[in-house]
Amino acid sequence: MSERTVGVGMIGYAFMGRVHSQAWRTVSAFFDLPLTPSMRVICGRSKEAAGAAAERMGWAEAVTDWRAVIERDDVGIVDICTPGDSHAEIAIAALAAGKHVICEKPLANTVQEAALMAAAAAESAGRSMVAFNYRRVPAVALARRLVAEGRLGEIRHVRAQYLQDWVVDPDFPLVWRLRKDKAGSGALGDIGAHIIDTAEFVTGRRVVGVTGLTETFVKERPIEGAGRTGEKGTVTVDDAAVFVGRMSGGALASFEATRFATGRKNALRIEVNGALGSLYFDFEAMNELWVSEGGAGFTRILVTEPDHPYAGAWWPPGHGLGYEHTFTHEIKDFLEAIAAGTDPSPSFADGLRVQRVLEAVEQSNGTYKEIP
Ligand code: 4PW
Repeated sequence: MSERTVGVGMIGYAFMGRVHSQAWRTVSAFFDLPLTPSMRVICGRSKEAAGAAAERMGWAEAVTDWRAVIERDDVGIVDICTPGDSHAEIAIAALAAGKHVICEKPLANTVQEAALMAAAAAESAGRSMVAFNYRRVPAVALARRLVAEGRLGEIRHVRAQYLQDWVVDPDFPLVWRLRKDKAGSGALGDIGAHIIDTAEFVTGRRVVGVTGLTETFVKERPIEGAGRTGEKGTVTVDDAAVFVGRMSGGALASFEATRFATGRKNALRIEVNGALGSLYFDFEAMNELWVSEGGAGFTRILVTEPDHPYAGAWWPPGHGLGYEHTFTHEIKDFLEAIAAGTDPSPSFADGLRVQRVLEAVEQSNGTYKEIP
């Protein structure tokens, strides 16, 4: 391998494994990078499935033990795309071995695990990144730029929502994302974590306090693979979470994360209101950013111009990007940070802060006042 090449080992090959693979495969073709990733090895529990994933997604080899990935000298980066219950163990071992680690969100299932991961990252020669990919939507990165330039003035409101509907059907099975032992929490950690990060990223401010409510609307679901027996199991996570909070600098923020917004598929939305103007973004129209300035209503910016974040590396203006590009941008930024010897953003320390917000929402649950 040349000095500019870095070997990558990926753990997991499902949804996130597929989209990360796409990013590793294409990033060097579109961005001029200081490091070239080489897709050395993918790891999954089933030999057959891991082998098939390797072949389909472009990995040189497949293994079934994640420790074998970490032990390899030709792997410099470990990419963790497994459910949350294994993040801490894998990441801490990889960091101890001096590997750079990118880990899917939320960083862990508990604050305690996330704190151990952040500590391991602080002690390691390896760099760490938590995969909040929506920061890398060009329109979201442009929104941050506008706020940082002061175009909105003092920020007063942040209104963030992440709306999905994939579990509305009560017969939808009890998949791992609906189990606390695997996922830590439900909509709160899975998609609420994204809007916490997006709100902090766009405004450059931190969530400094929260209170919220969570709800599980469908409490029992068919067990996966139970077939016609109709056997059901208990849903142990939230279906939806709503919470409010304060951001540093004084803005009031509201957050809503739900898998029960019928008709909404992947509507990550954020609106920011400042003293001088506002902006609005909805991932379901991800190439657009809506901006209000000078007291006027909102106008649309089509975020596909060469001077817009990331956009110049791709297609001519107006030829929009998709979900997968956000991961390509994430990998690009990760590789650049590794080469520069700087901490990628968001790092494990940032992931830990998000985890603290999630925990605070869960702990505040039920402290609201019942109306007599
Ligand atoms: O990270 C998120 C997921 O866990 C995703 O971007 C969308 O919501 C798709 O699946 C979940």
